[in-house]
Amino acid sequence: MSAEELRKKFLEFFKSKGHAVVPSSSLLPDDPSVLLTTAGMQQFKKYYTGEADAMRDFGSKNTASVQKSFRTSDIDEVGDDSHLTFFEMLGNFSFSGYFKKESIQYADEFITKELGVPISFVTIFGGTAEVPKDEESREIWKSLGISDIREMGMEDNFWGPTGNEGPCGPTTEIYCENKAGGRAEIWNVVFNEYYKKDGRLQKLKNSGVDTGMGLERLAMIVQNKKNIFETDLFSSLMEILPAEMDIKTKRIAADHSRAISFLVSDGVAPSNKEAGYVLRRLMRRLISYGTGKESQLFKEIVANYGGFYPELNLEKILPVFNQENEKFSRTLSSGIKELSKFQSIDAKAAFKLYESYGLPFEVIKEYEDGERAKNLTREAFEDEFRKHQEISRAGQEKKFGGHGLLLDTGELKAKDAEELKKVTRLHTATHLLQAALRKVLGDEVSQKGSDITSERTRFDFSFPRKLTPEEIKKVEELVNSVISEGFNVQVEEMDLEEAKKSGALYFFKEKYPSRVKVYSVGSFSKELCGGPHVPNTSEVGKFAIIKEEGIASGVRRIRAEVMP
Ligand code: ALA
Repeated sequence: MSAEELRKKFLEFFKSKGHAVVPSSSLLPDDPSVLLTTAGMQQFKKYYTGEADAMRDFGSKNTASVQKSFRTSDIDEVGDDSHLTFFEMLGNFSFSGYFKKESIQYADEFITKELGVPISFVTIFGGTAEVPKDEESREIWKSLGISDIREMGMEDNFWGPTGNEGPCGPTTEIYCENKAGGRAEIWNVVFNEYYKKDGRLQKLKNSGVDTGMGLERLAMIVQNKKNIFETDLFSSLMEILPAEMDIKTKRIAADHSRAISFLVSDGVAPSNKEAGYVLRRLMRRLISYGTGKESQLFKEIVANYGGFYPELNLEKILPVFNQENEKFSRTLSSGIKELSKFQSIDAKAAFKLYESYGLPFEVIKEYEDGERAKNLTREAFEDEFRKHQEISRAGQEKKFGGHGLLLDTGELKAKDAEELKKVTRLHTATHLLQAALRKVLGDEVSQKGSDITSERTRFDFSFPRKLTPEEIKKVEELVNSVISEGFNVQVEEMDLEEAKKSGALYFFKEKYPSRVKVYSVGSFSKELCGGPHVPNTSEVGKFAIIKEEGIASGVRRIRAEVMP
């Protein structure tokens, strides 16, 4: 059965079970907490929480889709038998329609009856102190004649959320095997019973179902292949690539050219940040292989996939790729020459090569079979990258007059990455300080200014009298308790009016742009701000107030420090 038939069969099956078929959403999601769409459920997040009504929008509480998905986290795995960056995910979803019994029965019926493929074994959630073991799913599988039922923990059988927060829950997963020896986890059936926020699980009012089955892996099982690259989704691409190329590189080239085609067609352009940076890396790695077959690959992809994805557009893909090719080809050979001078390459040197010649991590890592970059890790490289971005961002903020782009008075001062790290910790501490002052002293406290160096934060606020030692101690303790709770610092972009209405604190003297960022720490603190902040309060360190004094009538000043 061809992949095209599989897509059709899947959607028709779920349509016959009362599901509304919903088109794939773009690879560029609405959800600002993720870079790219990683799962079918992403476009449906609001339906699980009840913020949106599936009945009204789809005429059914149940939906099914074939979703374009992209997982940056799998990029180092590409080249093996089953991992990809871009992939297609078949999924059925229910928003308080059906739950475990029906979703397991549907999955079993589709795999064993519709496709005639036996299930090798399934896994269920084994339970933790917080989330009970999923005995219900075990009983349902047993009733369907499946006897190999394995228990797995949080790591394997608890899914989600995507991004910082969202629906998530225990899963049951289906594993299959074919005669050729191909084997894979093909279907992940998630029971969205929880909502994760600030690291905590809250029970959702209504339970939902979210399933995902990789089309490529399913095709491998059904088409009796040993790996996904032998299926009809890839075989013609593999044939285009030069026969003498090693198999792993061929697979990477096939994966990346597919990903590039879909990303560009969804409007991503190569750049040095976010989704554009992901695309640039894929393109440059492909270019570095020097196959000269890129246009042919793109043509084949559009021919092969364009029927199902009409947005695929060769007239968009080719010029974007050619432009990047031209740009990168100019520096590629000098970059490689420079790279060849190193006997062994560390993260700092690798970043320098990226900065000067545009060589992405993957190209450096793969050079001469990875011999010279044996000790180079992606984490260390990304650390260098992040430091650099923080420095340039801080530089920009200084130019705009300090404390983020949004505040007029007060300043973030850092002259290098080290200082910036401290300033960032102090900046988050300053948000916590303002929130704590308001909790201890009352809402009359409002910001009058702030000034942050790598040594200390200085925060001015309205209050009519000197603080008592007890009040200072209380504020300090409150800030430290929030720090030790380890809350994630969340950032959301929104319209200014919406931000103000949300109750976020803002500095009334400041003129804000119409789109602003709102940083929040649990329900403790919420402020309009340009950042940067630490990702989690646990990184702030120990907070201490050094001095409290009056600087004008009705205005107090606090100096505070943080220790590692
Ligand atoms: N959302 C689940 C996954 O991506 C189904 O595996």
